[in-house]
Amino acid sequence: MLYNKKMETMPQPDIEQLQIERLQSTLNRVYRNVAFYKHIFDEKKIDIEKLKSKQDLAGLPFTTREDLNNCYPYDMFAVPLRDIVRIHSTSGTTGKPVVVGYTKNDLRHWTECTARLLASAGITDHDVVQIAFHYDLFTGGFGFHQGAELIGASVIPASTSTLEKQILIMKDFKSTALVCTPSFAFHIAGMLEETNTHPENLFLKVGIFGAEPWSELMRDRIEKGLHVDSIDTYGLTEIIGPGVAGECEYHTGLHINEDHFIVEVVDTSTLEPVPTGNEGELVFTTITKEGFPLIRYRTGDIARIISTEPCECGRTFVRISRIIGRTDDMIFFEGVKILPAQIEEMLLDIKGIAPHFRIVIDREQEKDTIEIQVEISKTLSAIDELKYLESLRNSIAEKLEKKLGIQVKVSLAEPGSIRKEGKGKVRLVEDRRSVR
Ligand code: DLL
Repeated sequence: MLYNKKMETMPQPDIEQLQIERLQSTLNRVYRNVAFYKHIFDEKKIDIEKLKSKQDLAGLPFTTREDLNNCYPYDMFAVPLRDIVRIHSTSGTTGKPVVVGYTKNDLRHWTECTARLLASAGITDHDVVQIAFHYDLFTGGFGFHQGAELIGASVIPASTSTLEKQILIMKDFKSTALVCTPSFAFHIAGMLEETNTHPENLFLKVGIFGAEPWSELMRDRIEKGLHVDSIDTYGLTEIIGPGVAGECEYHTGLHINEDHFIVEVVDTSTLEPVPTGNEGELVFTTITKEGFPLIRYRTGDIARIISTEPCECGRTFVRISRIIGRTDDMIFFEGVKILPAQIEEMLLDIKGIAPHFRIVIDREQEKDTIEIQVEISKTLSAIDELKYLESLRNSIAEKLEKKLGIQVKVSLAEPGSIRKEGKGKVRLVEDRRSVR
């Protein structure tokens, strides 16, 4: 379903024209109001007036996470604090948190962006939407809450309360849609199985999942466990939160809300734009934001543009693939490139594990080592048979070695010790080599 037909089905040349106009006014605004941009544009002798097409964007400097750290907390704001009506921030697991501010207009746009995603997942005013994202500085809870209310759905701010409570709400309040991280949905599905609650006794139709990487195999498990169709949604605090991009019912990639954000894909080493269809780092420029506009922000997320052609659903916005990893989670080990998603795919195939994991890279006696810590599932820990656990550990190590072609150490971790139910995100890779 389309939420804003005029925008979502605008022909590409018209979208591009709109983007250029909005970009020019954003550039003028950041040059006038953000010292960081004034300084960097002056230093690089950027003439804003000369920017006439999207290709010209490549001549502008990037904004990086480090730049945002240096501007902590408010120096990237383009309006005075009295015009800011909401503040959110990143969790700050990798350095200082990024603090973002929204004006009234920003909130209006953000709300529409998440409403569009929910509408494309089929949500209407007849739905009962259970939002099981954190409601706090994290953008997930509030972002989707606003959008679901705008659509007129009945919204349940379940937040990340216990699995038992989520299931009780789902059953008794007759939730038709679940909005949360894929890992939380996976936990809920596990709990349903454990308590012999058949998903057919629920009312769920669709799950809207995002905020962390997940694989097609994981999608399959969740869909089967909850009896839902699932929709992938992508976003990041720095750009707006959820609402940047999302799938529609045709599952042909994630549509980017291009009237608000310009996407580029750049080579992870040269930082030059890659040809359409090639994988690279996503770079976003916001073109309507007033409080916290960003020019060419390097997200660290790796994906590719799938298509610039209209989708069957009627939307004309560019579509990207799912996020296949992050540049800072990409591991180079003994000449082999490893992405955590590859490991997850393998673990999902093995019975008896959660499949939550952490990768620890270290160096012992001048030699790099790689350890994969894997959570065992709750049912298995009850068996607690040392011999069985040992053979499980060996078979995981064997599988991983075969697939990756390198020697790995596998250790088994208690259920819930790596990923606590619904509690935020996990750093998938810990590289201890750099801290020595
Ligand atoms: O995760 C915003 C969000 C909330 C998106 C709810 C979707 C749903 P941050 O906490 O700033 O914001 O984390 C952003 O999470 O750069 C990606 O690395 C990762 N991420 C977000 N969505 C996806 C996804 C929110 N669908 C960071 N697939 C991003 C893979 C995702 N990774």
